[in-house]
Amino acid sequence: MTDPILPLTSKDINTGKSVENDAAIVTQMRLLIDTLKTHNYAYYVLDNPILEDSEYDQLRRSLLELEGEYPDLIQPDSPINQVGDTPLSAFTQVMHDVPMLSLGNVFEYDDLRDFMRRVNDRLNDAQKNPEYEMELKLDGLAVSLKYAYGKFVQAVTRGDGQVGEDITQNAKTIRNLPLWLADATDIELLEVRGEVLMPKAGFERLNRLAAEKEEKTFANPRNAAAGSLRQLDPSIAASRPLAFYAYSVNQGLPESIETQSAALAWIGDIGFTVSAVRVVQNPREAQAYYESVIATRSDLPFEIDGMVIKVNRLSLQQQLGFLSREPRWATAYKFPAETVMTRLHAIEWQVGRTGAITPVGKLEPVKVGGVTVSNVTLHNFGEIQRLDVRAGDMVSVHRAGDVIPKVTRVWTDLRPEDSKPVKLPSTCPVCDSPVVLPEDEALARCTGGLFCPAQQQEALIHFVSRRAMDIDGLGASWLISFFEHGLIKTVADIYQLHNHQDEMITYEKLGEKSVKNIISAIEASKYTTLARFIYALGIRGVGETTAQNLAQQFGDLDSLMAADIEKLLLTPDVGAITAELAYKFFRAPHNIEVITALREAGVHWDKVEQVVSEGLPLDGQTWVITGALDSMARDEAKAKLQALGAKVSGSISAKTTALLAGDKAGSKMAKAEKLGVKVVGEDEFLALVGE
Ligand code: D41
Repeated sequence: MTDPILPLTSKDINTGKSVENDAAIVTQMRLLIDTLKTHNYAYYVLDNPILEDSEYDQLRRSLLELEGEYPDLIQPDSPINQVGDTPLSAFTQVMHDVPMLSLGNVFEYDDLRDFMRRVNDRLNDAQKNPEYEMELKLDGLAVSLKYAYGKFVQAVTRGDGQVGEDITQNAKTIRNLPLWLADATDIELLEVRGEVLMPKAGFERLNRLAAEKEEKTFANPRNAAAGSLRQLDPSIAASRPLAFYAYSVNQGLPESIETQSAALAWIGDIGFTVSAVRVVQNPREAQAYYESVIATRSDLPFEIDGMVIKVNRLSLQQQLGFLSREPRWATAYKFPAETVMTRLHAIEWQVGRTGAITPVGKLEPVKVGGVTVSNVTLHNFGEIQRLDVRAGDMVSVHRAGDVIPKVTRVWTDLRPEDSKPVKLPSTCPVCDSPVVLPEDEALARCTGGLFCPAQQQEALIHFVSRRAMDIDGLGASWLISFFEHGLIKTVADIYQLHNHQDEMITYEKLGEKSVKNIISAIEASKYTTLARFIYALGIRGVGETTAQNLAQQFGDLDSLMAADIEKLLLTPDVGAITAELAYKFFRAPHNIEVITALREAGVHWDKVEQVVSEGLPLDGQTWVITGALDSMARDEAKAKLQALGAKVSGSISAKTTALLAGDKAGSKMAKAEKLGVKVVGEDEFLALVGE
């Protein structure tokens, strides 16, 4: 978190700080300043920010730290001590009657308790441990509204807190903003403050429409709301789905109201929208509420970035006052950042069971979305090229909810000068076999096959897994250890482990009893099903369902092993690629050897009960499906045809009985016509299957 962005030349061990060091620090500062300035311009003037809030904070903190450490080197144009935005000149500037304060931040329970302790320190004994009120921290724009004798008269943005912009005309178009307060006609001046935001659904709709018209889309709902409020033409603002949520009454509050919670209840009653409010008595209750809101955050119709916690009693707020524009009686309790910057130290390549070579980014560990992340998948070589990510880069990592973390941005501007583009390894990092990246495929592959130890290991782990041979007594770590000690090389060797019980005991310090358990689990796994066995072989493209379909289609292993591609293609959900992979698999001498050894060791299964298609209406027919169907997915259509006894194939030949053609049927349609194969439309098909 406190890391500077680029590694600064470290101090000379003997002489201390050097001139070169100063230059490096100034370069560092300039880089940060320029990035922050570019962002400020994009954010305040163009309404099109280039940084996430948390990233901006991080960069700002880095600069702040550098300036703290090297005050002599502070750049005259540093944005650190400038507050406020550069307002667009087109709107009239208005001075706030009472400045609009900003809010301090806490990020953790300990900080929250410190905040409450500081409050307590300023209260007398009778006042200590006051009640607090908690609100959602809406991620919108703070705005002040004025009402004269109940009539809406003015809306002003927060601006720099002292002076904002008059956006009255735009505010009038906000649908839930009351233009007339029937219950406040006797109040000379009522000032209500709150946030203008764009609900998530409206934001998505707006962006979708903009994308369709090839117009600029907004990065997030907050920017969309800001951009909408800054429209000079109120009819544009009117077309935007904005909402106003009130959070305080600054002038005109009836004297009988003594707390923030009562104030919000009152403005809710007279016509404003107010978000959830909760009164808590102590930090534990505050924490519990905070955590419960985090858990339901994604269900809310708008985005929030934390909670705001306020001393509830207004007289105490008054007494506590504020310090440099921040109230002492309120703070924001922010949610963990969902996007953070960190350094990507290295890119490593991992080899999977099927030989797929996937890049993994090794990160300087950071907390994102509440958990520490040190690895991030980069998916494939194409993704690396798309992101243009290199070892040593600063990257933005995003993690929201339970979604796996991903790199969303690479800071090419902050890139070390000597960085080099990532190359796909030409040989496998594990076995040194050549790596290939087939055309039209995303994943590079090791060509070593089961010669590659990584693939052997993964194949072993897959083989014993629960949905395959289900040898639950033989955990992955023992399996790998036996593999590394040379006790097992292929999956067939698992069934010879009983000949190596002494070694198992010595290598893994296993007790005799554990070894007996492993051996009996292995023994028990010998009785399996054909579908499990096919799945356990780990043929690329053959998952559980395909394995079941193959077992059903062929009935026994020998027929499957003897099948040509044409025959394999008749299997439900086997396409051209899988058919070819399976065909090749069963022709590799090594695989035949392993399968033979497994059967000789006693692996067996019951005869497969093939569903007889004899007597079914479509028995003996072969169908092909093409194009998109309106009423169901193609898989469903396939299942329906199969249930009636038809075979469903992926390609048209003279033997095809009929082609079921949906929308946008392409080359298959032409081929069917050429071969004189009957073409069936969706309606006819539905009638046939009885729907
Ligand atoms: O929902 C919010 N974003 C929110 C912002 C809120 N619920 N309450 C807030 N309360 C205040 C004080 C305590 C100063 C009346 C705020 C803000 N301020 C605020 N919004 C933008 C800057 C400050």
